[in-house]
Amino acid sequence: MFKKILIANRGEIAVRIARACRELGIQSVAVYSDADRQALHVRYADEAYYLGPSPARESYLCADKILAIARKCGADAIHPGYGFLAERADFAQACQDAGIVFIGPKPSAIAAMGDKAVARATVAAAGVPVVPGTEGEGNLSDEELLAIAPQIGFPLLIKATAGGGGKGMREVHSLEEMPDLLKSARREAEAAFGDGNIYLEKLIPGARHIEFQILADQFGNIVHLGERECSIQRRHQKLVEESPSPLLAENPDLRAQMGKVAVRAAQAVGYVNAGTIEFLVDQNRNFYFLEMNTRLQVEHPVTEMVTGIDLVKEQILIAMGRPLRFSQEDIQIHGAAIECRINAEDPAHNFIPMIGQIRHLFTPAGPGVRLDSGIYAGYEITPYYDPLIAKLITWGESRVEAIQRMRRALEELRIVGVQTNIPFHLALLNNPRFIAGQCDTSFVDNHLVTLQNNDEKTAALLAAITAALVTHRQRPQTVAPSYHSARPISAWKWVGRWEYALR
Ligand code: MV4
Repeated sequence: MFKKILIANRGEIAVRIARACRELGIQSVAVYSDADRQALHVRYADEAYYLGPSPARESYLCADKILAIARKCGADAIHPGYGFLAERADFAQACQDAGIVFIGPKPSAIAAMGDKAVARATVAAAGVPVVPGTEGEGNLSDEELLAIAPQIGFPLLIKATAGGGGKGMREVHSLEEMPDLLKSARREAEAAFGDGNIYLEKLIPGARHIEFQILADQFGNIVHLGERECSIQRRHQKLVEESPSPLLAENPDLRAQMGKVAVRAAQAVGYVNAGTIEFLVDQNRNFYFLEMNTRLQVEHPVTEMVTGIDLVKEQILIAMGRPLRFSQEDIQIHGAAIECRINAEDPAHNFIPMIGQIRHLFTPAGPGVRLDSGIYAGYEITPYYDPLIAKLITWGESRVEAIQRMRRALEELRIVGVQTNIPFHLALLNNPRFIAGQCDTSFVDNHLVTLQNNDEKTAALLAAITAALVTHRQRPQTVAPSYHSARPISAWKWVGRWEYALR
């Protein structure tokens, strides 16, 4: 058994990992930057060590500093969480060289899946369907790509081999516009990843994004834990994820088939630990391997809710060399779960990130509600890291119950002092297309206008009510104006009442 695990991350996921350690009786070690001196993960862990200045480059991305701390405090293992060092093969290798267990796959599997063109070729050779596109793994020149493009056919997508997450991605509709797009894609990939290499795929229009969670032990046993549907995204940032996928809930045979293929893709790189296989599913229900994420994902809780399996604990047990405790037949999907990512950002103004102090925080609870959070009342949100501050997850016996619980929980959740995307989520949960489970990857971009219009309509309504009240006040009053609504509009007002009641 590990005695001590260093958590090479911050925020909600560091807290999540520390919780798993606590339940397993393992000491947890936090690391923190200047901006995170007061962070929740530092308070929650058993020990905490200072890393460096706030920018991630000088703190959470410093592999050497983190390894030095791990040695100094006597950690048996390092959990990288997601982001930062989670998918860096060189870091996994450095841990191994230092005699510290990296809680994740082998460096070779991270590297094979990290190059998206190599990943395509590797899984295709194992019989996994991939989107038609460039074959092989060599670095192709612009001339070669321009020669291959007409054979693939338009529209197509230029993607970065070091990519994932849509960076360096370009839609191409004709050969004429392609040279310029190749240049700009290479430039963006070079800036983002220090690697301008690119490859081509046929564009699959109106596709859904469905990913399979897998767990693999060190003895070659691999199972999948069903899927997550993550089609609600904005600029490749996921906002809502759910399990099961509404599409696969209606097509259990398709789920079984995709699950088998996901396991095969993991086998192709000798995968160990938790991982995710991303697929695109087109309008005719053909599915294609997109990429594999060789880490624990942000949206892992929805899988935990429907399978009852604690993925972080399983990751730790696998890293300790334990065999999987269940086979594929043992894994059952029960009910439905949804996750809303709570971001400190203003959805009414182009989702601009918000910073500042959380003045008040009221957290939801009750049946089927889970909150994975990195914040508390008094916590200061800084501009250094991504805007995800919490994840609200609900479970229901049916998707409808999960949605109703999510609405209820979002209304209970009060974050005062910093704007969040909670209004976006509430609008989304009332959208008929979302309720019907009919969202493809273009949903937010195509329907966000409607969501924002709602916001503008509310603003216009508020202005009209204010004007009416002002006019009313200016007249001799016979009756005091009174009104009520299901949910008080202003969080400040709500807090005021709360504090007044407690006086
Ligand atoms: C695609 C695609 C359509 N056809 N590939 C975006 C992020 C990256 N992981 C892959 N992405 C896509 N690849 C082909 N051949 C459409 C997307 C895509 C997308 C995928 C998942 C979720 C949201 C998306 C939004 C726009 C485009």
